Order: sequence, then structure tokens, then C-alpha cells
Amino acid sequence: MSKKFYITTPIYYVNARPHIGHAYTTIACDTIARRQRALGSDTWFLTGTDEHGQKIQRAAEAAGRTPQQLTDEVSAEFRALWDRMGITYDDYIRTTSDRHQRGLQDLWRRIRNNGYIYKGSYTGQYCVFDELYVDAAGPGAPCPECGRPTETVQEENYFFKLSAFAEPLLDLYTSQPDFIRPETRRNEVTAFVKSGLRDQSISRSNFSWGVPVPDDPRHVIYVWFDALANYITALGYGSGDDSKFKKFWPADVHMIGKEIVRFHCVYWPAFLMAARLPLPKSIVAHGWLLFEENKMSKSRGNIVRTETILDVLGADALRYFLLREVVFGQDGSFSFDALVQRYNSDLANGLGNLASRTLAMITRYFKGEVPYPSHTASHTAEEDLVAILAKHTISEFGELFEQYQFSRALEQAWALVAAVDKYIVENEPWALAEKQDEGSRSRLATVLYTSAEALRIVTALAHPVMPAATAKIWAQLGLGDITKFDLSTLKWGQLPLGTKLGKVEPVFPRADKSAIERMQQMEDQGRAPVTGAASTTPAENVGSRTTSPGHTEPAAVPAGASQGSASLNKPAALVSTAPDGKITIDDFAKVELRVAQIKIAERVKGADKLLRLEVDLGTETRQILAGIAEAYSPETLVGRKIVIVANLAPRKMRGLESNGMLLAASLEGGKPVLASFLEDVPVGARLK
Ligand code: ME8
Repeated sequence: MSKKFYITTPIYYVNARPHIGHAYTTIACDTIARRQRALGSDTWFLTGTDEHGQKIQRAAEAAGRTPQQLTDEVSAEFRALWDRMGITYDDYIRTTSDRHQRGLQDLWRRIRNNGYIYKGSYTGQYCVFDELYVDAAGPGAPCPECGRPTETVQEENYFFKLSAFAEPLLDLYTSQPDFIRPETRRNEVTAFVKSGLRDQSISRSNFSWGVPVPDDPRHVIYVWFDALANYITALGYGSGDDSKFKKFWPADVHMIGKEIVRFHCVYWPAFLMAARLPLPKSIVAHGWLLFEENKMSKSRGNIVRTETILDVLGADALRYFLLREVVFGQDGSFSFDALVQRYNSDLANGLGNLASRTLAMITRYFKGEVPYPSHTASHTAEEDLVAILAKHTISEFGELFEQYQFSRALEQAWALVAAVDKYIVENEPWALAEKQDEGSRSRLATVLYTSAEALRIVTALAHPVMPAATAKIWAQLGLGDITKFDLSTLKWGQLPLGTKLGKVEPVFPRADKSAIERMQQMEDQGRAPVTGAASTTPAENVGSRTTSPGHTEPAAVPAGASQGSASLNKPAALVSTAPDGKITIDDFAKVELRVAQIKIAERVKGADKLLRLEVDLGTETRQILAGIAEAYSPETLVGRKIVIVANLAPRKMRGLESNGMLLAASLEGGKPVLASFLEDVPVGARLK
């Protein structure tokens, strides 16, 4: 019996239209699902949309629609995008569907009947943007996750006895080290659970857009309880027909972005333990896609729409780029330049060129039939080396893929492409073809067979990553439908001799500079203020309207120092402006400015302007990168108190993570001057 394999994406909120951050997770899952199917696993791939909660209700109000209208519209948009991209999801779950609501209520009852739900009252802070209870903060305090102001909630709620699960969760993380991947995330979650778990409110009563609590419809179920349940309700859990649930649960992989690790690695297994249901086998968290060094997100207004790339370069180019360029698990930058460069070097010049030159030569010199290689005189050690490398690539690629190391797996496969290219250049088949003697003819057959066989192997391996292009190359190789190929049997030497090639056509036409301009233009047009369903919620309406699309980032001194104005720079990405250019006090409150003391300062290798600082915030030490090296030598900074923006999302520069931004006056044509105090101020003090 074939192995079963169940993989899920997060279900995406419908308050924002899809962008390439969502596509990234979905592409990674689709690639894994395709590979599993090709290896013969009985695979189930689930995606869908998260449609309840206060955030969606507010987004609908802001867009002048009912929540149902908004969710229908945006959910359909996500689905249409996945269809256009050829994402092979087996099911698409919506949390507003009847099947989900039935299953969810069943899960609630089950946990309640097991004694883990009780009624209490919650008074505290709530972040609508993250749909997160923030227990430890006072009124008006910013959300520790996103920095937006939290709202005070005073409600009678149902509580989940999360506190009962600290020990079982810690046991789980120890006994199943692969439960949370990568390891850094496991360590974070373990530390969080060790710091103590409080019971969790799992219902809301001051708005109605949600699934009613069983037997108490004045309450709706907390949106994260609701959302997480999708992974089982989609399989028919709690419905009349739970055959899929029996077959596919537990999930093999829940793939998520790193910001929702806690919900998946703490709450979800605790809910399942309370329901006495099996736990998923692993939660795999990837990093963020950054654009201009910030997390790509609608609230920052720095998203890149997938459609733009599909229109200009196609889905395969995007899939390859994301999986090859971003080290899975870490943050990775997206830029059109890098996309086009990768496309040209690896696809147009790499695989595409190998395919077209090999197939064109077979067409020309052997009438389009795969030639017979010689095992005698014309066979040299060079062919053996290509074969050995190919065998090694097959096994390495598989192992790296199993560990979600897509970029390294692809790097291996492209090392084979490069080796074969070199082999072709060194053996000059075009020169052999000019000679009429039998030895040259036989050598020519060997060289082209070897090249075609290596091409077949790379094509088979790359198929889950680039389904459309590899299907074409496969057909051009005369091998028919690639989806019928059993990847588990892949080995060197299977290319049937005498195979008649299909019609040979270029698969990856070279992209010129205009491709970048076109994509940028399309994005600039697309990023104009959005109307309708994608309008921002009040909580989200920050920084999404920019005069210069794609340049919403603060002009303060993160990396590049002086940007022009002589004012103390404000992080523009965090504030919304009224028509007269003013911001409200609430907007200002979103920016967490704090006093920090520099503990370590040093230059960053290869970056003239950049210093790496470690600063003490009283409660923690942070690493910040600042473009002030031309104005301050590192030794003069140690011990100095400065002002930092403490709630800026981390960003990477020169491979280092910068966790915050320091404030400086940046003078036209001059050097930045650090903000500082005349009086002594304690480290950690907030500036308001
Ligand atoms: O969190 N880089 O939904 P969401 C990488 N509904 N991945 C990104 C990304 C970026 N810049 N932006 C988004 C939710 N993603 C909840 C989930 S699951 C039971 C409920 C991807 O619409 C990434 O997978 O905010 C991230 O975790 C997810 O989209 C968040 O989508």
C-alpha cells in the first residue's frame, strides 16, 4: 500500500489580497506535494482561507461590504490565483463553509466534554491585527508582535485550560525533535512554554462575525481556535463522513510562516491533546520574504503581486526563484533584478540552453533519434564522471528536499547542468560532427547520449519545482507525459535508445532589461491606493498609501545613513497620514521609541557606512545595524545612550539581522547626528 502524505498551507486571511509572500508558502507546499505524488505517495494537499474574526469584520465595514461579501470575493481571488498558477491543491477549505463550522463545533464540544473549557472573564489587551490576546500589557500598550496599539477587552469568555499542557508540550518537543522545524523555532517555542502557560480565552462576545459557541450563541469562537481546526474539518472531522480524516490525519506537514509558530506549535497541539486526537507530525516554519529589506505585507504597502511575475516570466520562473534564492527557514529578499538575473543565468542560460543545444544537435546529427552510446573505444572516463555525478545528484537532491533545503537541492542539480555544459564544450560535438570517420561518429553519439541522459535526470528532479517547463523538456526528449513518470525509479541510463524526440522549442527565452521595467511599472500601477475589498482595516491602515510606491521605508538611519531631510526621521511605514499631512496621536503611539545604551560597536566587513551595534534596552540586548560609520568611530559609541525605534520588524543587511533602528538627524549632504539627552535617562525609558 502506498504511503499517505498530508500537507497544508496556513489558511490565508481574506482582509488582504494575495501577494508573493502567500505564494511562497503555497509554492513550497505544491512542490512538496508534487514530489510526493511523483514518488508514489497517496498525497492530500490542503489550502484555503481564514474568514472570521474582528479583523475581517472591520475590513468589510471599511470596504462598505458585508463580511460575507468580502470573504466570498477575496477567497475566490486567492483560489483563482492558485488555479492560474497550476497549484495542485486537493481541497480548498473556507472557514465560513458549513462543513467547517460543523466540525469546529464538534471539536469544541469534545474538548469541553473532556473538561478543558470553562467560563471566566477576560480583562486585558487585544491586538486585532494579530487576533492575539496580549495578557501582560496595560491599556494602550503596543502589541509585542506588530507594535500596533492594543485594544482593551472586557468580556465574559470561555477559556481553554492551556496551563494543563505545559508539561505534555515540553515532552512532545523533546521526544519528537522534528515536531517543530527548523531547530531555532523549536528552541523559541520551548523557551516560551517553559516561561509558563496561562489559560487562553477562546471565545469573543463583543462582535458577531464568527462561529457560534455550541449551546451559547451569544459568543463566537476565537478566530485562531476556528482557523486551526480547518486542518481536520477539511478532512471531514465531525461530519457524517470522516473517511478522509481516518485516512490522512495526522498531517505530515503544516507549512507556515515564522510569525504564526506559537499558534501552531503551542495552541494547536494543546487543543488536539485536549480533544484526545493525534498530533500533526511536523510544523515547518519558513522565514519572511522581504522587499526592500522589510517583511512584505499589506500593512507596509510593500507587497509584490504574483500576477505581475506570472504575466512577464511565468509561474515556473517564480517557483524556481523563490525556492533557489531563499534559504528555506531564513528571511530572503525579493527584487525584480535578482529574479531576472536568476532566470537568465539558471534557466535561460542554464537548463534551457542545455536542453536546446543537446536536443538541437540530436535533431541535426541523428535525425532526431536518441543515439546509441558506445561502450567500447569511444567511451571515456568523462562519461563515467558525468554518470557518477548524476547518481550522486539524485540521492543528494532527495535528501536535501526531505529536509526542506530546496535551495541546496537545486544548487546540486544545477551543478550537474554546469558539469554537462562543460563536458559538451570540452568534447566539441559540433567538431566531431564534421568528421566522417566511424570513431568520431561513435564518439559524437556517446557525447550526445550522455548529455541527453543528464538532461533527463535534471528535468525529472526539477519537475516538482517547475512543472510546466520540465513537462515540455520531457516531451521534447520524446518521453511523453512527465506526470506519469515514477520518480522513485529514477536512475542513470534509463533514456531509451532510439527514442524519437518531440518538437524542439526553446523553453526559457532570455529576459532582457525591459522585463524588469515592465514588472516595476505593473507594480507601481497595482500599488496605487486600493479600493474595494482590499481597502485596509482601520488597524491596518498604516503606511499603505505611499506617494512613491515601493519606497515606504523610513528615511532614518538604518543602513544607508543620510537620506536628506534635516529632521528627526520618523518611520514612515508605521504611520498613516491625514489629508493635511498630519498624523494622529494614535498613529504616533504606534512607534515605540526607547532609550538604549550601546554595549558593543564594530564595523561590518565590506560595508563602509555600516556599524554593528549591540544595545541594551533594560529588558533585552538587541543587535542593530546602523549606517553611521562615516560619522562615528565604533570606540566613541560604547556606553552612549541613544534613541531607538524598538518595534520595527527585524530586517537583514549584509546577512546580519537588524532589530530596530536608531534615530539621528540626517543633514542634507552632511553626516548623521545621533539623537541624545542632556539629562541622564534610564535605559529602556519610552519616549512619548
Ligand atoms: O496568519 N513572507 O494568515 P495570513 C513569507 N490566517 N510568507 C508570507 C509573507 C511574507 N512576507 N506574508 C505572508 C494568517 N506569508 C492566519 C493563518 S492558519 C490556521 C491561520 C505567508 O493571511 C506565510 O505562510 O496573515 C504566513 O504564515 C501566512 O502567509 C500568513 O497569512
